[in-house]
Amino acid sequence: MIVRNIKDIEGSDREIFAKNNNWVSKRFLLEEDNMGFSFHETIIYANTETLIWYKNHLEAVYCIEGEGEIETTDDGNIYPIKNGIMYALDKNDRHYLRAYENDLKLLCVFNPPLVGSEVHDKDGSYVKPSNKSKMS
Ligand code: 9YT
Repeated sequence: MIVRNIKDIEGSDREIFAKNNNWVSKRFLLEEDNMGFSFHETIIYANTETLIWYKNHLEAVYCIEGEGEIETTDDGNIYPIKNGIMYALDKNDRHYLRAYENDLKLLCVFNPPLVGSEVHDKDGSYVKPSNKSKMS
């Protein structure tokens, strides 16, 4: 059984801040926990726009606080995000994530799991996982 308190994640090496200061990710479950996915609480800071393109991962996101939107860059579609909305990047969809005037609080699951310290590279992706945790 794994039980973790967010207070113990905060200030540890499982709390990761974006290089551009747009978000903070508190990583409850990582590859080393052997669950086959990673599970994070992410705060997207108010009035920010982040370009994201997870070429090497699938991500599902559930919003529990705040309001914002996703814009998929292929077609310019806009998807409003607020409490109760889940979105899944099932096509490795490249998108902008925008938070409006309040922080967005999101619960995020990644397959394959993140290793721990990943921050977005210049095109908004995380590095390719090792063979051990390849997407099935
Ligand atoms: C929704 C999203 O992908 N935000 C960026 C951070 C990511 N969720 C993470 O690493 O926790």
